[in-house]
Amino acid sequence: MSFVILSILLSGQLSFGQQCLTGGSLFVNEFSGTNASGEPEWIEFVVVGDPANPTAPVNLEGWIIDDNNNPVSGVGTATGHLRLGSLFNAMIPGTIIVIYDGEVVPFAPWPDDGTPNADGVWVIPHNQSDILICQSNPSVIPPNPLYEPCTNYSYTAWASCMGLSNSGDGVQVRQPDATFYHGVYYGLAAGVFAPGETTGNLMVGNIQSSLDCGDWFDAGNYSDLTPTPGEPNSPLNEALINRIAAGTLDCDDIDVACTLFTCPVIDDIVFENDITGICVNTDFDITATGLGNMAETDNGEADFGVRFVYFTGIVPPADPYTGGTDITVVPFGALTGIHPDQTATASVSFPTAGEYNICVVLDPEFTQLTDCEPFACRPITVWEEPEAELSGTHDFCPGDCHQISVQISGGEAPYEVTLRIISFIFNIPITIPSYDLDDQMVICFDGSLPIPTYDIATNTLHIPTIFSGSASLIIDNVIDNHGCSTSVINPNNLTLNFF
Ligand SMILES: [Ca+2]
Ligand SMILES: [Ca+2]
Ligand SMILES: [Ca+2]
Ligand SMILES: [Ca+2]
Repeated sequence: MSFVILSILLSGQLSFGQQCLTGGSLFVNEFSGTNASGEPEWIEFVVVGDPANPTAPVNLEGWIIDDNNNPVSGVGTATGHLRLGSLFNAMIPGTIIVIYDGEVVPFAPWPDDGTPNADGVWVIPHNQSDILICQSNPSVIPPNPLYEPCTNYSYTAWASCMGLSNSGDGVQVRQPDATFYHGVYYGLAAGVFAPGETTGNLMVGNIQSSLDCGDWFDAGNYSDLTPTPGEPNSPLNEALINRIAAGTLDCDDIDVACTLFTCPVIDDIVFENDITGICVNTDFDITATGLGNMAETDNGEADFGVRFVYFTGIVPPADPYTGGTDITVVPFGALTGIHPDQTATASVSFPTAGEYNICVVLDPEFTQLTDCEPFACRPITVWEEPEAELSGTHDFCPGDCHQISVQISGGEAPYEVTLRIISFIFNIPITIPSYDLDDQMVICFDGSLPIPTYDIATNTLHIPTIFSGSASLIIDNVIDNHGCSTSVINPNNLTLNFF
């Protein structure tokens, strides 16, 4: 097996998937070997996750950082190297690490030291206590390509173990067992890390070189951008790092990651007529507004629609992308308006009274930026509807009066009640705007007109005495103080017999 791997390495080709190692890895993102006034020599790395679990922390304890180790004079070789300690045993993928010459006190605007610092970046002098330093090894004797790391570590100046020659040198990263992982060269055309280790011979040319974007095993992706220790090297480099952090990097086709992404915008969610409450089982429109960058041509990822989702309770959810109950999805093609002010409208009703929050989120979710989860939420109160019933029989002789009893429950008083009295000769609605449940309508068989009349002052329905036979009193509707109507009235028939 090892022979096969060695053969591949010697052939100068990359094995498929080598870019991202099982267990995670660390590549050289940028470096400066210039000793510019006020700035130390430094190397910037980016942590890459395990392809099988790309956002899990990576154990980099024992990884080796080195300059050129080719035992040939005139190629910048400084024996010795650095080895990362236990401080690095759980590094989040996408983390930027800068290791610099600890003998040089940098001038501003050098980023603050930290593990990590306030910006979340690890900026560490090489003489930090948890970095092991040595000067004695490696010893690499041509044509033996084996890299033999130190066995004894003690404090050594950067220049003695890591010094980056202005005429040409290299920076490299090796796994704990000293297997070469990644490195780049500059200056000396004949530079190699060690005879036979052709895989890592990436001649980037410039003593200050930065990966813009793409496969870090392709020297063509490095150029002499303005150095940015502790920060992404360019917008595209940031896009690459964001994908690494999000766990969405395709390690077999890293170059496709070099697209700038823009997070879509969701400005607000509004309800029809700006309502703050609605009756149960009543449809109302909900509209997501101020939608921007929803098209793939604007965000670089996909055409996005929105998903409406609701949560119980009056307190808005901290993360409406998690939990909740789906209402509906409005796909990209159903958005209206023009970027950056598109809208999406849906209709919703709730079968159960209570307090809810309705939220709008992206559909599908944005995967390329870790912090791209725009949303808007708005609370709504759902009111219960009143329930009513009417039943029984009343017999009337001329002059008789009976008080009826409409049973109303639920909803909120006052109620507007619409009754209807029906017989074979009349069919008359009676609307009572503020129905008094304690002093309900009276029906008297004492009217003189040819049809029944309702007297609002006495809350009395007068039936003309010329009438004879049966009539029905039914409830047409009950509307409560919120405007919620009865949906079911059962039983709903008071029989009135006139003799
Ligand atoms: Ca130098
Ligand atoms: Ca060197
Ligand atoms: Ca060295
Ligand atoms: Ca940088």
